Amino acid sequence: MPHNPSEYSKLIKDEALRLGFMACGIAKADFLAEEAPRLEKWLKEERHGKMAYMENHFDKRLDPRILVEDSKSVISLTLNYYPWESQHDPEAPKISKYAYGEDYHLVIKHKLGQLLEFIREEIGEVNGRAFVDSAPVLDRAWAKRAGIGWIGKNSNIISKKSGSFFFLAELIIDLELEYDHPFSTDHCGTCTRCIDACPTDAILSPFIIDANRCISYLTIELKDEIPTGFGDKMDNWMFGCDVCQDVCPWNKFSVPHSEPQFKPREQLLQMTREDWMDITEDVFTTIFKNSAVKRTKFKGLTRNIDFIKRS
Ligand code: B12
Ligand code: SF4
Ligand code: SF4
Repeated sequence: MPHNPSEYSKLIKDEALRLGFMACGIAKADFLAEEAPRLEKWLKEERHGKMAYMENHFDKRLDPRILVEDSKSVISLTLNYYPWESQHDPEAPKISKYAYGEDYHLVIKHKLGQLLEFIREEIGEVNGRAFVDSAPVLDRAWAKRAGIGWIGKNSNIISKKSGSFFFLAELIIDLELEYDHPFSTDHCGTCTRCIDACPTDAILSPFIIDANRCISYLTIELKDEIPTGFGDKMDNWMFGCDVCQDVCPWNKFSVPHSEPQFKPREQLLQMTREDWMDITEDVFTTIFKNSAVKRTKFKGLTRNIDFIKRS
């Protein structure tokens, strides 16, 4: 039986890795003082576009102790999604790597539930909540505090060992643990590849993304028509965009994931450009069953495909 915060932390981290998470770091639940003015400025300048949910719960987003009563610790976890395979037809409209397999929300939620259950069985009565994009939590700020990696100029968390093709998630619990050192160094140096390569100039300056210009926002979050000004800039993306990560030198260290549920459906990989142009709702429903792509619905995906076709 573990008896102290250091032993608890080790036990939790070992179990997280056993469950398939790629990394696990732990930070003290506290107010995100450095991030507060940055988030406020980003919202004031309307960089979030029409993602109204980003305006809600400002205080909770900056302080997990308001979000989860009596919380003491934020356990930050990463799950690798870097795929083995890619779409076969180089001319096919592209889907971001993160959306090849089953919806990550479902996959991660299940693993977080198992980890919380394990903590309760091994340590005792612990209250807490699991988060994966489901509530106002600044995932990247916590990953940095928990020592997972640094925030790159493309605003993603990058790990020296494994690049940035991984999801972030948290367990916020009311148990005191031993905390990791925040990641305090920056390994982007003088590199600006992501800023230079972004097809829509969405990286306004290091770390600042204007969602209104980001292909990921335009193809997934935006419900209206895509502004015509982006006609020749979509770089053939129909769902998400990986450009600022594909060009990042740290992603040479990405290794393919071993999560069976992220394995892409063969039919998705085999679809040619022509197949996508003629996609029916039945095909959409079959290949994207339990997929994150369902977020756009058939209407959204065909809007994106039509937009690419026209440009
Ligand atoms: C809203 C959102 C988006 C929006 C806005 C993007 C953005 N950069 O905010 C859109 C739709 C565009 C988007 C796109 C993508 N997203 Co997104 N998104 C989110 C979400 C839900 C919230 C992010 C947020 O709070 N943004 C608000 C801004 C202000 O916060 P921030 O970017 O963390 O900003 C910090 C920096 O700007 C920093 N900062 C500002 N100035 C300075 C100066 C210095 C010196 C430093 C160090 C930092 C710094 O401080 C800010 C506050 O902490 C998170 C999940 C979550 N709950 O956190 C996922 C999340 C960030 N997204 C993720 C992913 C995978 C993507 C895409 C790669 C998906 C794709 N392939 O299409 C793209 C990448 C685009 C990009 N380059 O960011 C992952 C990132 C994983 C990782 N390794 O980092 C997350 C964490 C989801 C998850 N749970 O895994 N996303
Ligand atoms: S995801 Fe694509 S459009 Fe968005 S910032 Fe990165 S490169 Fe630019
Ligand atoms: S491409 Fe270069 S600047 Fe951009 S995140 Fe990667 S290392 Fe940093």
